[in-house]
Amino acid sequence: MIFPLFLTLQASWLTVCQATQHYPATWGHYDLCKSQGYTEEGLTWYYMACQPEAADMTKYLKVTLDPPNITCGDPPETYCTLENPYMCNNECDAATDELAHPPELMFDIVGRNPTTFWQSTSWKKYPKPLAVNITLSWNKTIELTDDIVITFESGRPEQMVLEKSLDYGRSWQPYQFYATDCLDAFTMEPKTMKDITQHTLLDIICTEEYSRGYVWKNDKTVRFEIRDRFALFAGPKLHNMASLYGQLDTTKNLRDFFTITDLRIRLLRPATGATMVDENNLSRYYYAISDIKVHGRCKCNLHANSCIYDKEKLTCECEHNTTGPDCGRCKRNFQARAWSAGSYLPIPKGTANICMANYAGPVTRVCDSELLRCQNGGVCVNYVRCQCPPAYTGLLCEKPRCEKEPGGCGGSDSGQASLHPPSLILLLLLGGVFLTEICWITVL
Ligand SMILES: [Ca+2]
Repeated sequence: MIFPLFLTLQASWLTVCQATQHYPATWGHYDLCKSQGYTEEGLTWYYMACQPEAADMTKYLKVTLDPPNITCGDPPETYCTLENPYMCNNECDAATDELAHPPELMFDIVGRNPTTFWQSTSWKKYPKPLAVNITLSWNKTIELTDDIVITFESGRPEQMVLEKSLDYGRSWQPYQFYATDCLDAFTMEPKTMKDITQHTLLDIICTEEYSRGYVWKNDKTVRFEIRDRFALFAGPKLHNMASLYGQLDTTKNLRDFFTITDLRIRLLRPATGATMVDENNLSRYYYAISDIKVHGRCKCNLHANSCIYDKEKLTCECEHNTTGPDCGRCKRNFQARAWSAGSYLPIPKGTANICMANYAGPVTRVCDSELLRCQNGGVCVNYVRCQCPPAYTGLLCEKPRCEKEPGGCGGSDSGQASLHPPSLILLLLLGGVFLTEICWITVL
């Protein structure tokens, strides 16, 4: 049975502590979608841009391997080490729990000892390539917030591509190429993150940093650097996230760069540790991965601060009268203006861009400085409300506030002009008509 998991406000204190350690306070919070406050008209909602807390996204993915029978152990196989072809004590047997290496062991608890890992069959069909695609699918758009880190139990591959999809696996584009020799493998000049600038951030590079050299014991990780890319805008320690958020707000390509629905790890050539492949002992060559880290958050278009996982699916808990898995449209009856994503700007609380209720009548503006004047010294604010002096209330500040108090205004006729609802509506309607006419006259 799967219980709904609330990823954000409902997160445990431990998670909050981890998140706090992981990200500086200047990330910007965006953790509240709305708050309540008092205005002249009473209790009202204030709306802000909001997003779910970042989380370990490997808990919510589906993994697919291609070819499907590429996992070792059926039939059982014995592997030799790359360093020593005579040391052959690595057994894989899918039928025995202790000797099986299924894909889920790439996402289990880190720190388990001995390490648990997925392992492929060996390169028995050499020289035909030993190619494996590992696809991670979320069935939901997510935004990456930290480096993707793949930890190998075997030697790191000599050739590999990390790809992403934004359309649930229908189309794919490369994120990064990895090779011991980028020119030879992909006809690309080798580069590292140090070559990337703000202007080339969207460039797809080939790097030899995570493949070159045979480092069996020490460095086992292959990385896709998200934080270094963030740092180009937010500074080395990500202290100025406001700057990054400003860029994300105004540059769709940049926002899309960090957004995915799926990831695909294409393993193209295993570690060989030498220039020549030892054809007499192909059980030295295989892939094994002990851990994959993907840190991110549900993409909710800044309209939700939580995302639930139910029936094996992530869904934003949409606010601001929005709906859909990514809060990507306005709710029914809230389409008075076109949907738009929330905005990080202005910092620090952003703009909610809420979906507005459809109005039954023709009047959607409340006041202006010509015909629909706020009364009793009230001031029209953005055409949507009258800011009334303390003694008055009502849509156009037409009511003495004492009317609302216990005992009313003492039963006496206060002498203030008080508009009855029908006359008020008539005034609003007439105002609309007058305004329309004025506009026509201006046009003519
Ligand atoms: Ca593991």
